[in-house]
Amino acid sequence: KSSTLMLRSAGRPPWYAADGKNDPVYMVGVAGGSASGKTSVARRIVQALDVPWVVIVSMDSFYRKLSPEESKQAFLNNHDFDHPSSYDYTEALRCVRDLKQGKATSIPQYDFAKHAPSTESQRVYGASVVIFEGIFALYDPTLLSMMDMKVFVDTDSDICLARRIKRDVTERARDPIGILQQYDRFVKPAFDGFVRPTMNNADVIIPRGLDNEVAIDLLIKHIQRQLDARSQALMRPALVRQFRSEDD
Ligand code: UZR
Ligand code: MG
Repeated sequence: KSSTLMLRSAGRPPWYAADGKNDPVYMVGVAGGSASGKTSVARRIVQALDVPWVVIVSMDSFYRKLSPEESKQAFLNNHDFDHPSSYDYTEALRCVRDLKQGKATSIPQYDFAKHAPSTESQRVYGASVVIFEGIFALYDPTLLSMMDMKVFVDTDSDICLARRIKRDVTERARDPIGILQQYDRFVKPAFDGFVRPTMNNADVIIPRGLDNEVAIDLLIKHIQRQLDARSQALMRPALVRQFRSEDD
């Protein structure tokens, strides 16, 4: 009896979900501090994988909608977007679950300049690989249980901050003083209190983010190998059936 349990928890082949059902969709979680390079790592994986339909689901899509008062505070850099409670995990789960079941889904889009979800959402018609990235990508237990590989991008905080200033000024319509204010009050404390501890949930930790070419290369090779093994495993039952009917 105990050996069965062992098999289910540790030795389960990657193409079977925990419930024993066939689950051909491969899911990678990518977490790390703000501006650590999560999105870039995710994009690099997409470029490198030799499979169609790799989809990046960003946690940016799942910021909760703010009340008018909260929104006012957000424009004054007084809103805490870095607390785990600023995300809607139920909504994230809905999207990820659809994709894991091989279904199409609609992913909300977020407008950073307005601190609000944009009116458009993105329609995704199914995926063979899902990359779920965000500061709290490795936080919610249900989402964690759906992941085949969990990655934490560990970049020095001074590099993150420098990158964040550059990015938020050019891409998110922010001013440097406001960014620094937000960093002191929210980003840094949340990283130490909530984000860094999720490193314990990771299978792999990548120091230096996208600059770490060896680690990224290993990551991609591992995913590709898993996918190749999975597609072979999916073909096998058909072959067995064919041989059986020839025997009969
Ligand atoms: P990444 N964020 C905003 O600044 N405004 C919003 O409307 C929503 C999010 C910031 C958020 C967090 N916070 O640090 C960052 N602050 O987006 C996460 N302060 O995005 O993982 O791409 O750095
Ligand atoms: Mg990002």
